[in-house]
Amino acid sequence: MMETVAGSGIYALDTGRIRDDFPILHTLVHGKPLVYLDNGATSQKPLQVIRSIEDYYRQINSNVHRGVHHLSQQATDAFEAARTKVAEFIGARHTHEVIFTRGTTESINLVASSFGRENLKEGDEVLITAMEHHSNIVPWQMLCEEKGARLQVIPISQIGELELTEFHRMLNSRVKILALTHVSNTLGTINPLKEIIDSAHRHRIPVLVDAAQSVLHLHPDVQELDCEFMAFSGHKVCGPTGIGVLYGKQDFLNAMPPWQGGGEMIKTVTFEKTTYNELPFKFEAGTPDIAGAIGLRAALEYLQVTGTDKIFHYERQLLEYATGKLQQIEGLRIYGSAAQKASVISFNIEGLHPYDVGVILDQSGIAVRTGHHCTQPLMDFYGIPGTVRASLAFYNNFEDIDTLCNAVRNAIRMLR
Ligand code: 7TS
Repeated sequence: MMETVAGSGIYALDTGRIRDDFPILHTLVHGKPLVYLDNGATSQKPLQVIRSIEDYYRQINSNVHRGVHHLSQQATDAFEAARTKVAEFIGARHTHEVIFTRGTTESINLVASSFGRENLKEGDEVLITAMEHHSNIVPWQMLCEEKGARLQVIPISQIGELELTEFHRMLNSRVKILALTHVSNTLGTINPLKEIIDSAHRHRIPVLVDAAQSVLHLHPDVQELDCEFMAFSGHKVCGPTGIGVLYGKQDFLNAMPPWQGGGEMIKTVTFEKTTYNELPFKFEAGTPDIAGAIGLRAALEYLQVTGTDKIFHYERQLLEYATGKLQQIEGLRIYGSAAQKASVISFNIEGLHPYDVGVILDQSGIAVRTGHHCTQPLMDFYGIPGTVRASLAFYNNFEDIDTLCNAVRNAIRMLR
């Protein structure tokens, strides 16, 4: 493997070595080396993560918090060590503010069901933005329907930035929660969260941050942001599928009722009455994804060792390079050009359907996502059925971008 040291100075990233940690990057697709540019959908997994899961099943597989026996204690220790790692990684004040879920979607549903049911009444409002993923729209819509509350949507500009003046106008005492994404999975926009959260707090509005697309790239810190809730998925941060996180401030979580009943979340049960366990177990009914949590810990450690600052700066260089090169292609239009942008590029080519372009890119071994990216209202805003989306991660290199651009040119030749 050729060593490619990209970037310069303290932000240099040894992508050659990094790529060797990801076995899947060395596979062939249709006889071509895989170029994986679908990191927005899910990230790839380094050997360190894959091995941690194998080690768990080979050496300490057991249920957690239940047995006095040796394996159960080891599994419990490993599971709780994963929680401690997550808390440290996102800067939570307390480890018990980290709830394990199945992923971002489940984390948001938890807050909508528990906090939402407890705190919303008829005439209240839930504030979201026009660039949300369906999983940060539908749970709130369901809640609003149940409660007779209104879903209010902060508009965006053509370049894909939130209309902040309009946002400030929408803040009022009827708004019971603001739920917004840190990074748009379709446009790449990085929202100015600090400013937004501070404004919401001035109106005593709690804020849920959908960090599905930001934890890998921006390494957000919950105390710095001062958000009440933050949701993300293990599989988008080089961890396994099936595990996710809901961070919540302890005062909020303590005041919320449980949302699922079962084992683990109880203190005492009689047929007359059940008392609930304390945090974080109150929100973790049933056997959790133990292997998933252990894999997530390994993933976060991998990111820390790689250097989250280096990842951020390197991906910025990749984004600039890719944007510059794609813009040179005639008839190609990029959707989303916010001043602050993460490494996501959605584009269309005049006269071509995104799906057809995706199929031809696949023939060259390039994995991109095509379609609405679970942001149908955003597609309606731009009046398009979908886009081709290249979403980059720190293990991509500049050759990946060159391969993409050549394949796009090829697609244009074939389809026109
Ligand atoms: N929120 C955002 C901003 C997302 O990008 C996604 C997944 C989710 C929530 C849901 O995450 P899950 O892990 O619970 O499914 N986004 C994408 C995507 O862009 N392509 O595939 C999945």
